[in-house]
Amino acid sequence: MRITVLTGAGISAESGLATFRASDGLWEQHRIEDVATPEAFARDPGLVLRFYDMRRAAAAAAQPNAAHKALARLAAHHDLTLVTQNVDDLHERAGSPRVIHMHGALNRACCAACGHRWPAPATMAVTDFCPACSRPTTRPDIVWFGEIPQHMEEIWAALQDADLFVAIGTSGNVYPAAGFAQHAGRNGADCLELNMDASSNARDFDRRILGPATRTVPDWVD
Ligand code: BV8
Repeated sequence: MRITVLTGAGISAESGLATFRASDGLWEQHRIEDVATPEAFARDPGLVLRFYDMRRAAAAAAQPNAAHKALARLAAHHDLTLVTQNVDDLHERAGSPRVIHMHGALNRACCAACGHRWPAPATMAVTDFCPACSRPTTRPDIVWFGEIPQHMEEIWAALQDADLFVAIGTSGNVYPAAGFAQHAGRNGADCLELNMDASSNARDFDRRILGPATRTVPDWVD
């Protein structure tokens, strides 16, 4: 059976990483949608870099939880494609062999000019130079609102092929991820949602198991 899993901020909540909804979408009195955009980075790069430095430090201090570890076990016995909206590396640190980060990763920097990617330092500065082209055009390797998500061809193919699509800890508010269940369902997949409460796209799912991911994901996997 081919399984495609999509995770959101909720799977990392019990590792201590704030979700977007629980943090009431604010950071330093800015709406997250106003910080996580190319316009915000152009307007005030220092503010945006501080936002990601803080998130990078929080992710580094966090530990994978039972839900991340259960998905790593699932990969050992099933044809699994794991897609995450999250930018932390808790899936990798839990042992998942292949994680598709559609919204980028906190631990990577990239060059807006030449596209080069490299491991991000703990804190990034506006004056950082690209190690490949030496231009001062570095930025976090994060997909901001209004930007095109990464690995979309591979993701659409995995949704097309899935026999089972499982969304874990995502509110279903951000596209294109919020449309994945509908896409998989239209291609014959059974769609299951594991969440604390029903998501905004609840109508796209055949089944739902509510509860904390550290209980529902191991129960489902094992
Ligand atoms: C795109 C990286 C085209 C940053 C993120 C106007 C202008 C431009 C674009 C748009 C526009 N209007 C709409 C759009 C599209 C836009 C969008 O959807 N906007 C929303 C606000 C309406 N999308 C985009 O711009 C995307 N790009 O559309 O390009 C395109 C499309 C298709 C193909 C090609 C091109 C890019 C969006 C990416 C933005 N970047 N992340 C960062 O992380 O800082 S999005 C960010 O927010 C997260 O990555 C995540 O995706 C999203 C938050 O969602 P969730 O993960 O679901 O988190 P949330 O807090 O909302 O929910 C948590 C859930 O967990 C809840 O259900 C809760 O109940 C549950 N939970 C809590 N605790 C637990 C739990 N569950 C289990 N156990 C627990 N313990």
